Amino acid sequence: MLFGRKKKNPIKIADKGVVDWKYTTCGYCSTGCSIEVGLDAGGQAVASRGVGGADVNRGKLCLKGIFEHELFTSSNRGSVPLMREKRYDPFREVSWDQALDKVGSEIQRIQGSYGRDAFAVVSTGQIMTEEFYTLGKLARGVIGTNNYDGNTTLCMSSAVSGYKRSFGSDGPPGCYDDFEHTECLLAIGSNLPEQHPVIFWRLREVLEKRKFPIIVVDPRVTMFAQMADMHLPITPGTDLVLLNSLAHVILDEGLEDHGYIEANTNGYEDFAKLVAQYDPTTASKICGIDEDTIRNVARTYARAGAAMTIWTMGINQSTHGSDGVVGINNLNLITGNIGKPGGSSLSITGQSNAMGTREWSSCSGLPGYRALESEADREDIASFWGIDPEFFPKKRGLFQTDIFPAIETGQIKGLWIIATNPMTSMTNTARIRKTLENLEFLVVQDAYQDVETNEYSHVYLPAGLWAEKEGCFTNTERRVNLTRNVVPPYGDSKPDLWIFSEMAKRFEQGRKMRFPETAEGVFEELRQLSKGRMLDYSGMSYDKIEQQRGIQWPCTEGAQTGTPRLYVDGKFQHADGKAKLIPLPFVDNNERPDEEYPFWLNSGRVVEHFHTRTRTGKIGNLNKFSPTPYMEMNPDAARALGVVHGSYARLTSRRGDAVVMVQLTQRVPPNMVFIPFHFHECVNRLTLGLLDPHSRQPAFKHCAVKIEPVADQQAASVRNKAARTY
Ligand SMILES: Nc1nc2c(c(=O)[nH]1)N[C@H]1C(S)=C(S)[C@@H](COP(=O)(O)OP(=O)(O)OC[C@H]3O[C@@H](n4cnc5c(=O)[nH]c(N)nc54)[C@H](O)[C@@H]3O)O[C@H]1N2
Ligand SMILES: Nc1nc2c(c(=O)[nH]1)N[C@H]1C(S)=C(S)[C@@H](COP(=O)(O)OP(=O)(O)OC[C@H]3O[C@@H](n4cnc5c(=O)[nH]c(N)nc54)[C@H](O)[C@@H]3O)O[C@H]1N2
Ligand code: SF4
Ligand SMILES: [Mo]
Repeated sequence: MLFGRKKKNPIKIADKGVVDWKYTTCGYCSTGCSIEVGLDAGGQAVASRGVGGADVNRGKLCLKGIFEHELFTSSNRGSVPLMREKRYDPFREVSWDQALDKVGSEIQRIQGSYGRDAFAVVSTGQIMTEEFYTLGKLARGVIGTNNYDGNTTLCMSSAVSGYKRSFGSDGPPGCYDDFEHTECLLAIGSNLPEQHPVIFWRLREVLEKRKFPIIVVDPRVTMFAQMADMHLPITPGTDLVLLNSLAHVILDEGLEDHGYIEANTNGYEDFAKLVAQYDPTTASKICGIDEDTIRNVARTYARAGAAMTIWTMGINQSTHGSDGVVGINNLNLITGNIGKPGGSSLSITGQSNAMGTREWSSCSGLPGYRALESEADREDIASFWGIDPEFFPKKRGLFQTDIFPAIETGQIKGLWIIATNPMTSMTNTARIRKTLENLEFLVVQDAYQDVETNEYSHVYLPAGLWAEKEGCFTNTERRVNLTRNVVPPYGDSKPDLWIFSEMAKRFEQGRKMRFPETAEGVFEELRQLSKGRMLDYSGMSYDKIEQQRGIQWPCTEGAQTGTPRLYVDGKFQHADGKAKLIPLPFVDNNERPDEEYPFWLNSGRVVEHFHTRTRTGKIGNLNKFSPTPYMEMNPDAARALGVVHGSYARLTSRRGDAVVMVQLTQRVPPNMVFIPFHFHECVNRLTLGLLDPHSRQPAFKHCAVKIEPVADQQAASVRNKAARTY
C-alpha cells in the first residue's frame, strides 16, 4: 500500500546540465548571501544555489537570488555604447573610444566654461568596492568635481549621519550573530521578511530554539508585524517622539545602566532634561502609541540582559531620519547595549554594496572613512595618488538631493549617472524630468539600455553586471564578501572599473596616475590605505575572503579573521573616546493629510522586485508575482469613496497624479495607502521628499494624497506606462 507523498507525483527538479559551480556573492540586497552559479557545458549560466558553509546564508537564498543567473542574458541589456547629438534624437551605435572621447571632452568643455564643479557625478550602492574607489580617484583626483554623490543619499545617509553624531564615525556596530544572544529585539521601520529574507530567516532560526520578545514599529501591518509579540502602528514620521518617550520612562524609573553612561558617554544632563518633556501621556498624543504600551516596551527593553534595535527605511527616509538614528543610539547607550553580544544599534543596510560606497567611494569625503575637512587626510590621499593636496576641496560638496536643484538653477551643466535610475526612484519625478532636460550633457552608465533615465541622455555606456565582473561588496554586518567573475560581460559591455580607468586616460592628470587594471590590484590599495584604521582590510586577501565566505572588518594584518562587533571596549571615535548622548527636540514639519488630501501616502518594496525593476521586471519568475502598479488600501476607506477591489484609482498629490490598481487590505489603516515604488510613472510622481537637515535624505514615506475611482480601466492602463510586459 502507498501512503502520503508516495501516492502523488514526486517533485522533480529539472536537470539543468550543470558541469561547474562558481562561487560569488548575491548582487541585490545588503544581506550578502554567498551564492554559486551553475554553468553548463557551453559555459552558459543555468542555475543558482546558496553556499552551505557560508555563515551569512547557510545554504539559503531568497527568490531573487535563486533566479539571479537569468540576469546575464535578460532583455534590454546594453551591448554597445550609444550616442546622439541632441536629446530625443535616435541613438547611433559608436565604438568605446568614440563614446569615451566624447564624455571626456564634454566634461572638459563644461568645466572649462563654467568651473570644475559645474560637472556632477551621481553614483550608486550597487557596484564593486574596487569600482567605487576607482570612481572616487577619478572624480576627486582627476576630474576634480566636488559635486559627486550617490543614491545612498536616498537610502543610508541618515544612518551614516546618525552613527557619526553619536559614535564619531560611520560603521554598524553589530552583526547577525547578535540574534543568538539578544533578549529583546526592537525593529523600527523595517520589513525584514520581504526586504532581507535571509536575515529574517536567521532570526526565525534563533526563535525556534529560544523565545524573546520581538517589537515591531511600523504604521503598516507588515509580515514582520504579523509575527511580532508587540506591533506599534506608529503615526508616520513620529518615531523620534516614541524614542524620546522610551528614554523618558527608562530614566524616570531608574532602569538605565549608570555605570555604562558614566564611563562611556557624555551629554547626559542635557539629554535627560530634554527627554523629561516626553512623558508617555504627552508622547502618545503625538505618536499614536498608547501610554501603557510605551511604558511596557521601555521596561521590556531596559530589563533585558541584552537588547538590540534594527531599523531600515521607516527611520532613514524621514525629515528626522538622522535624529531617529541618534534616538536609537541614545536608547542603546543609556541601556548599555552597544558592543556586547545581543546589544546593538544595527542599521539594516539596503543595496548590495551601500556599505562599500560609504567606506571607499570618496562621495562624502576621501577613501577609508577619511574627511575632506581634515588636512592630514587630504595629504594622506594626495601623496598616495601622487597629486597636489590643494587639488582637493576642503569641504564636501552637494548631496545627490541638492545636485538636482543645482541643475535647475544652472549651477550644474553636465551630469554622469552611474547605476541609478532617478527618473523612477527620486521624489517628484516630473520635476526630475525637467531638471534633466536642463542639462547640456548627460551620460548614463547602466547595465540596461532601457533604464528610464537613459531617455534623457546624450551618451549611454553599457556596463557589465554583477558576476560579469570581480570585486567586493560589504554587507550590513561589515562583512567584506567576494563576487567572483562567473561569465564575461554581455556583448561589448565593459566592467565599470574598466570604464573609469579608461576615462582617466582622457585627462592629463589621469594619464600621470596609477589605475590598476585588475580589481585585485585595486584591492591591494584598499589594504594599504586601511591599515591601522577603523575599517582595517590589511589582513584580507581575495582567497582568504572566499575561503571564509566573507570577513568582517576590521581584519588587521596577520589576524586569522575579522571582528564581529565594534566598540566592545566602550571606546568611541569622537576625539575624547566617548559616545554622545544628544537631546533631540521633535519638530513636526511633514506634509500631513488634511481635508483636501486626506490620506498618508506610504511607499516601499515587495519581496519579488528590486527597486526600479530594470532587473527583476525581466525575470519571469519574479515579475509574474507583481506585474502591475498597485496600492494597498483599507476596505472601510475604499467603501466610503466607492473604490472597489481590483479596480483602478487615481491618486493626486500637490505634485502630480498616478493611476494604480486597488488591493483592499487591513494591512493599512483607513487614513493611509501603501504603494511599492518599483514602477515607473507611479508613486514618485506624487511624493514630496522633504529633506532631513543633517543627512539630506528625502522623506519618501510621508506625504498626502487624495483618491478617486477611475471608471475606464483601459485608459488607466494606457496612461500608466509602468505595466511593462517583458
Ligand atoms: N525585495 C527587495 N528587497 C530589498 C530591496 C528591494 O527593492 N526589494 N531594496 C533594498 C534596499 S536599497 C533597501 S533601502 C531596503 C529597504 O528595506 P525596508 O526599509 O525594510 O523596506 P521599505 O518597504 O522601504 O520600508 C519599510 C517599512 O517602513 C514603514 N514605514 C513608513 N513610514 C514609517 C514611519 O514613519 N515610521 C516607521 N517606523 N515605519 C515607517 C513602511 O510601512 C514599510 O513597511 O531593502 C533592501 N532589500
Ligand atoms: N517612493 C520611494 N522611492 C524610493 C524609495 C522608497 O522607499 N520609496 N527608496 C529609495 C532607496 S532606499 C533607494 S536605494 C533608491 C534606489 O533607486 P535606484 O538606484 O534608482 O534603483 P535601481 O533600480 O536599483 O537602479 C540601479 C541601476 O543600476 C543598474 N545596475 C545594476 N548593476 C549595475 C552595475 O554593475 N553597473 C552599472 N553601471 N549599472 C548597474 C541597474 O540596471 C539599475 O538601472 O530608491 C529610492 N526611492
Ligand atoms: S536575501 Fe538579499 S543577498 Fe540574500 S539572496 Fe535575497 S536578495 Fe540576495
Ligand atoms: Mo536603499
